[in-house]
Amino acid sequence: MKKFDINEDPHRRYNPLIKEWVLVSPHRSKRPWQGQNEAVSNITLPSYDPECYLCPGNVRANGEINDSYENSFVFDNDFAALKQDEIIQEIESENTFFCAKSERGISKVVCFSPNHGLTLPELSVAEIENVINTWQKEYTLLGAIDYINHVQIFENKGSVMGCSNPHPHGQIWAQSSLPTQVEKTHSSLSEYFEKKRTNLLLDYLEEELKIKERIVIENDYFVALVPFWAIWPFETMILPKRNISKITALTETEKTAFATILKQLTTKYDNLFNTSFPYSSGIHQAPTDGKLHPEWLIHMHFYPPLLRSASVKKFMVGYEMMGESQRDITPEKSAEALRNCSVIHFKNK
Ligand code: H2U
Repeated sequence: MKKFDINEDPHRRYNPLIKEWVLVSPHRSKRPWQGQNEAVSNITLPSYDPECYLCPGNVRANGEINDSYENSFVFDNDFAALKQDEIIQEIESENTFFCAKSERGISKVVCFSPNHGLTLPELSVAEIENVINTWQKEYTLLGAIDYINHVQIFENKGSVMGCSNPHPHGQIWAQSSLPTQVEKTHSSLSEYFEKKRTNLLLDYLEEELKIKERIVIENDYFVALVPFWAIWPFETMILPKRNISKITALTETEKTAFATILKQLTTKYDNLFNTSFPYSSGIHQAPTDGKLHPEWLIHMHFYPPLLRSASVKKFMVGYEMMGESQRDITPEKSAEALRNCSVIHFKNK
């Protein structure tokens, strides 16, 4: 019988955050690395687009006019997925077959910059710090509303991710329930804390920092790594090195360090295939239920769909839909590829 080699043999890896497995098939990605062969796609957008509903001073779909903003700008989503109205629950919520619960919440759009032609990696560290200030402000404001227990900050970047507009922006959905992914993470973090009185993600990070092979980039306060259990080819996670449960707990120095690693990671992403790298990213952090959450560690997920080039995308289909997530390139190889990318944006070379 052959001895198991994690770099060669098909195997499954466990994600302790959401208690799911991923099938890894390293033997299928034997082909040489092709990322560097891409042609540079250097599309430059104007800094102002009169047709863009996110540009300063422009009219949105509902007729409202955007502020003539100079930094970031937040507005209530005109097509919000959630409503603030209090609704008396009349549908039976415990029915096995027809279980439904009303959900209350607020959806906002956050413009990262007045400049239509830039993306997150192209903003300066100071400009990204300003975006973080806005996230902090919204987490505080929304979290203070009595029925809001969770604030989800996220970004969809690129049309391949369903993003409707290249103007740099993200969204915030705040609601009364913990959404499914967060609920799963919350329960794992809580269970671990109950048992060990330590933080699952901080303990995990400590181990990763000893091994080093999945670390993409780090500074004094933050680490960006490809999780051991990543499902997307170039999935990453940003974690703080100390016990920070929510975005409002960052010191000024940590805010700068967070902005720096965000800029560097997203720049590396763009440099990987010389393209504006699409992804969905989101910050997972403590619920806003008024309780202390020592079990929580703020972390930011990046789920990019690209596989081998600017145009070859991974599809979560077939076996992934019917069985479980599967990947060929190992997280270790992905981390190495990202580590080897420059932190100077290809457009500036
Ligand atoms: P995406 O590009 O990531 O889909 O986000 C844009 C959001 O902006 C989207 O949720 C909202 C859409 O509902 N929007 C407005 O609120 N007002 C508009 O005038 C157009 C789009």
